[in-house]
Amino acid sequence: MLEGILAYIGIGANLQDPLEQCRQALEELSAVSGIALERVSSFYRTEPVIPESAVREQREELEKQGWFVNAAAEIRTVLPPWKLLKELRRIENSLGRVRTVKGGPRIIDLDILLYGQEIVRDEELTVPHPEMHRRLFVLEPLCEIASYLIHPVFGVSMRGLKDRLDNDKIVERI
Ligand code: PH2
Ligand code: MG
Ligand code: MG
Repeated sequence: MLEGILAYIGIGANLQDPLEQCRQALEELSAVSGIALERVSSFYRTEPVIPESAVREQREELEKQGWFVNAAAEIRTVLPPWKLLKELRRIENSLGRVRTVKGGPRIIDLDILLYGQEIVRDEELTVPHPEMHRRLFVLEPLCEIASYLIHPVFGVSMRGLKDRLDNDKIVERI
């Protein structure tokens, strides 16, 4: 498939067998018609990051969750962003994801990080991913496969975003 847009998917899991679920998600992603899996980063073991928005009563619980496995994938796709999101949700569901609290433990999480240079903002979907520039567990794997990519909102490369990051969370290659 030569036509289509290059998009970048963030992959994460921290319940059951995180590495296995990440591998399965990639396999399912490559099987979708209209998606070609171009490049995949290494897998990383990452310390959980608790979203700023988490309320105090939930924080204690979230701090106890297990470490994540994270990775990033480059895909070429002819699906528009909303159809891509639908496919990612379908794969999350097929792997048994149940949605609980925001930032809580999960069997699998598939996020659209970038979709070409497009900017999408609606209730369903925000692209680029609104947190990606703050998260080393996203930028480290993404820099491994495409450090030159320019963030369409900030006009800064992934390498530049990573270098600017003031991060105290551990991210280590498996
Ligand atoms: N995902 C979150 C919240 N926190 N922390 C790590 N290390 N990895 C994740 O994928 C992750 C997280 C919400 O999507
Ligand atoms: Mg996420
Ligand atoms: Mg998600």
